[in-house]
Amino acid sequence: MRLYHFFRSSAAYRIRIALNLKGVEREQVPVDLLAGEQSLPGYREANPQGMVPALDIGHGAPLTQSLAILEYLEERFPEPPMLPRSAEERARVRAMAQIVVSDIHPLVTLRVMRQLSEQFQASQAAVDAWLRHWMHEGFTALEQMIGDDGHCFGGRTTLADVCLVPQVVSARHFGVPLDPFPRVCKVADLCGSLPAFAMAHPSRQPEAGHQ
Ligand SMILES: N[C@@H](CCC(=O)N[C@@H](CS)C(=O)NCC(=O)O)C(=O)O
Repeated sequence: MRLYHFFRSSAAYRIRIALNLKGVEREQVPVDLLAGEQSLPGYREANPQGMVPALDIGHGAPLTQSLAILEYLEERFPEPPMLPRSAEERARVRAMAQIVVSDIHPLVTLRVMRQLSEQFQASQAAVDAWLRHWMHEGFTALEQMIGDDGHCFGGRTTLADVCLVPQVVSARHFGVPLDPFPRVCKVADLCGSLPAFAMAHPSRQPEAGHQ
C-alpha cells in the first residue's frame, strides 16, 4: 500500500494510526500542503479533491476520505478491532468520530483558513478566533460524551480515539486553550502515548525535520 500524506495533516494522521494499529506495511509519500502540491494535476489523479490522505491499495484509483479509508481498513484487517461489537456501540463510537471528522475538521482546514483571509480579508486574529471557536464547540460536546478513563468509549482503543487524538495535537499546535476539556486531554495523552499513535505523530515523520 502507498499512503499519500502530509506530516501535519490530522486527516492523514488518522490513517497512519490505523495502519500502525493493524500492523499494515506501507510506503508513505509526502504531499507538501504548504507548497501547494495537493493541487498539482499529477496528485489530483490520486485524490480528485486535492487533499490528503489518499491510500493506493494496488488496484483501481486510490481510496480517499479518511473515514471511508478507516472503515475499509477495519473491514479488510479486522484485528485488532477499532469498532465495538454491538450496532448500538458502533453507532456511539462513529458519532464521536464524526464530530471530529465532519463537524470540527472541515471548518479548520488550511483551505478554509486561506479562503477566510484571501477572499474575506480576515485578519490573522480573526482566523485564529474562528479556529478556536469551532474546536471549542466540538470538544465541548465530546467532553460530555467520553469517559474519564483515557479512552473515548469502552476503555479500549476505537475509531473515536483514532480521530480525536490528531485533532487535539492540531489544537495544541495552534495554541487552542484546552483547560476546559480534561477528558479530551486525557484521551490525547493516554492514547497518544500508545505505540501505534506515538509512531504516527507528526514529529515522528521523516519530513518533520525539514519544515
Ligand atoms: N474529509 C476529508 C478531509 C481531508 C482534508 O481536508 N485534508 C487536509 C489536510 S488535514 C488537506 O488535504 N488540505 C489541503 C488544503 O486545505 O488545501 C478526509 O477526511 O479525508
